[in-house]
Amino acid sequence: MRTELLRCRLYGIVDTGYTAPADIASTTAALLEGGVRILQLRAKGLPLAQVADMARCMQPLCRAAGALFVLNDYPELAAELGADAVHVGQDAGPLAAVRRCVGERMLIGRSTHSPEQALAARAEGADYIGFGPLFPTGTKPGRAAIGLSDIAAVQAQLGDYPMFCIGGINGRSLPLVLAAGAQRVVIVSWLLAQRDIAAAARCVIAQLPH
Ligand code: TZP
Repeated sequence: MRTELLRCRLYGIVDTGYTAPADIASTTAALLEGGVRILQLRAKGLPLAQVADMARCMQPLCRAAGALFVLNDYPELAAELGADAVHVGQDAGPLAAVRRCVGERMLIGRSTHSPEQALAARAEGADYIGFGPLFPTGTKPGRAAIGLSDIAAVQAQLGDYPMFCIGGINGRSLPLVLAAGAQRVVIVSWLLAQRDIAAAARCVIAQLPH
C-alpha cells in the first residue's frame, strides 16, 4: 500500500460540502476515470451512519479502479470498513492512538499547516501529510494560508516521503505550486466544480511529476 501511495501525485477528495449524496458515486467514478489513484471521503458534520453509507458507496469503486480509499476523520469507522487509509487533523491527538485503532496495515495521513508540523507528523508515524492551505480556501474556512515559500525546503527535508500540497489549488495556480517545489497536490473544490471532472483530472496529472 505504501508503494502505491508513492505513485500517487494527484489526491482527490469527494467533499460533501460540494458533492450531494446522490452524486457521490458519479463524482467518484469521474475522478477515478480521470486517473486519480487516491481518493478521500470528506463529510464534515454529517451523522456517522450517513458517512458510513457514503464510504460504502465509494470504497468498492476505488477498489475496482485500483485506487486507495481514504476516510477523513473517523479511525474507528475506517477500521470497520477496512479503508486503505484514514486521514486526521492536528486535533486528532497522538498518532499512536490512531495507529492502535486502525492496525498496522492501514495508512495514516495527517493535515499539517507549518514546516514544524510537517516534520513532526512524519516523526510521529504519519504515512503521508497534507501541507497547507497554500492559498485561502472556502473548503477550510478560518484557516490562514501558509503560502508557497516553505514547500521546497520542507520537501527537501522529507525526501521521497509523500507530502501533498493543498488549499486553493486550481488550474491557474497549479503551475506556481509546482514551480515552488510541490511534487504532489490535493485539489478539492476546483476539480469538483469542473463540468468534465475526468478531463480536468487528466489535465492536472499530465502536469505533475511522473
Ligand atoms: N486542508 C487544508 S486546505 C483544505 C484542507 C482539507 C481544503 C482544500 O480544498 P480546496 O477546495 O482545494 O481549496
